[in-house]
Amino acid sequence: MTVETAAGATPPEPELVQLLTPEGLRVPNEHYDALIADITGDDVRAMYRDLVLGRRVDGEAVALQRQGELGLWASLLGQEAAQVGSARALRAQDHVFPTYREHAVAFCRGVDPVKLLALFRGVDQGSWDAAETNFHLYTIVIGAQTLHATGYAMGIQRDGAIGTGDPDRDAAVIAYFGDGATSQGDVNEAFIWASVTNAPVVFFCQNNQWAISEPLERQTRVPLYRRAAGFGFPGVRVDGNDVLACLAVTREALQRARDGEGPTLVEAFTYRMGAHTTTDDPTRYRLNAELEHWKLKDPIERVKAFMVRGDLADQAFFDGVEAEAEELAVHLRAACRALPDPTPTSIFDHVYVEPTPDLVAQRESMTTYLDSFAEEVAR
Ligand SMILES: Cc1ncc(C[n+]2csc(CCOP(=O)(O)OP(=O)(O)O)c2C)c(N)n1
Repeated sequence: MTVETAAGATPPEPELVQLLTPEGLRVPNEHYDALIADITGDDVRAMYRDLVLGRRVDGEAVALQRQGELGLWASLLGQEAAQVGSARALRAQDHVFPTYREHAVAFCRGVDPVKLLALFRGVDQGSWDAAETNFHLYTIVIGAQTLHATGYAMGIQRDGAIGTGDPDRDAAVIAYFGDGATSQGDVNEAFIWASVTNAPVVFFCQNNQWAISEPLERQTRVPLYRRAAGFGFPGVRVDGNDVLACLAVTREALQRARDGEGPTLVEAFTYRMGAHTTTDDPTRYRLNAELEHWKLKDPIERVKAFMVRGDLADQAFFDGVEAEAEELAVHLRAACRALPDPTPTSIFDHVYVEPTPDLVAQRESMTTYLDSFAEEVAR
C-alpha cells in the first residue's frame, strides 16, 4: 500500500500518537508503523466501511429516538475511529466490557444493532448473548465495568490463557469508559487490582472531553494517560480520531496483556460531537467554536482523504458503502418498529442460571395478578 506521507504537515499535538493527519496524510512513526505493517488496502477499506456503517447505525438511532421509537440514545458521533480502531485490534477470544456508547465496537464484534435498539426502546435489558461475541452487556453505572473487566481478566489469568505463545489461546480483556469515569472510585480500584495482579486488561478511555456538562478540566489536572504511571503500568495517549493510530496502539496494549505483561491505559483523545444523550442540550454549556474545531478532525473524512490520496479506493467503492449504509438504515427502522413488547414476566428470566425459590414465587404472583385482568375482561 503506497501512500503520500506528511512531510511538512502540521505536527500532532504533543504526547499524542498520530499516524494520519486530519488531512489524511500518513505520519511515519518508527515504533507504531511496525504494528500496522500488515494492514492492506482491503483492511483499510473494511475499516472505512465499519466507520460509515457504525455512524449510520448511530444516526438512525438518533432519528428513531426523535420519532418516539426509542426512549433514549447515547450517540457515538465523532468517536467512530476510537471504537473501530480498538475493536479491530481484538481477537475472537478477547472480551469486551463496554459502557453505553460503544455501538461501533458492538458492530465490529458482530452484535446485531437491532439488539442495541431494543435496549434503548426498553423492550429488553440487553438481549445479546455475551458468550456469542464476547461483547458483554452495556453498563450504565459509570465505571463499574472496569471492575467487571479486571475480575474477568484475573479469571483468564488463572485459567492459564495468557503467555502461552498460542495466538489462538492467549486472551485479553478491554474495558471502555469515558473521561468522566476516571473520577469514579470503581475505575481507580480497577486500576489498582489490575496493576497488583498484573491482569491482562486494557483500559480504553475515550476522552471525549465532556462528562455530560462537566468539562475535562473538572476531572483532572494532568493528561489522563499519565495517571497509569501512578498505578504502575504504562499509559499512552492516541489521537482518537485516527483509526490507524487507535488500531496500532490498541494492538500493542492487547498483545502486552495476552503475553502476560499486565494492564495498559489507552487514552483516545477525541470529541463527543453530539449531545451526551438525546435528553441533553449541549448548547447550554458548550461553545459552538469548539464543535467547529473538531469537525475539521472528522475520523471518517480523514480516512477517506487518505484512501483517495493513496488510490486505495475509487468512487464506486465509496458509493457502494453509502448504498449499504442506506440499506442498513432502512432495515433498522423497520426492525425497530417491529420489535415485540416483552412479556411482563420475562424480567424474572436470566437473573440467575437457576431461578431461586423467591424468584419463582414472585413470577407466580405476578402471573396470577396479570391473569386477573384477563378474567375481569371475560366477565
Ligand atoms: C455511578 C454513576 N454516577 C453518575 C451517573 C450519571 N451519569 C451518566 S453518564 C455520566 C457522565 C459520564 O461521562 P464520561 O464517563 O466522560 O462518559 P461519556 O458519557 O462522556 O462517554 C454521568 C455522571 C451514572 N450513570 N453512574
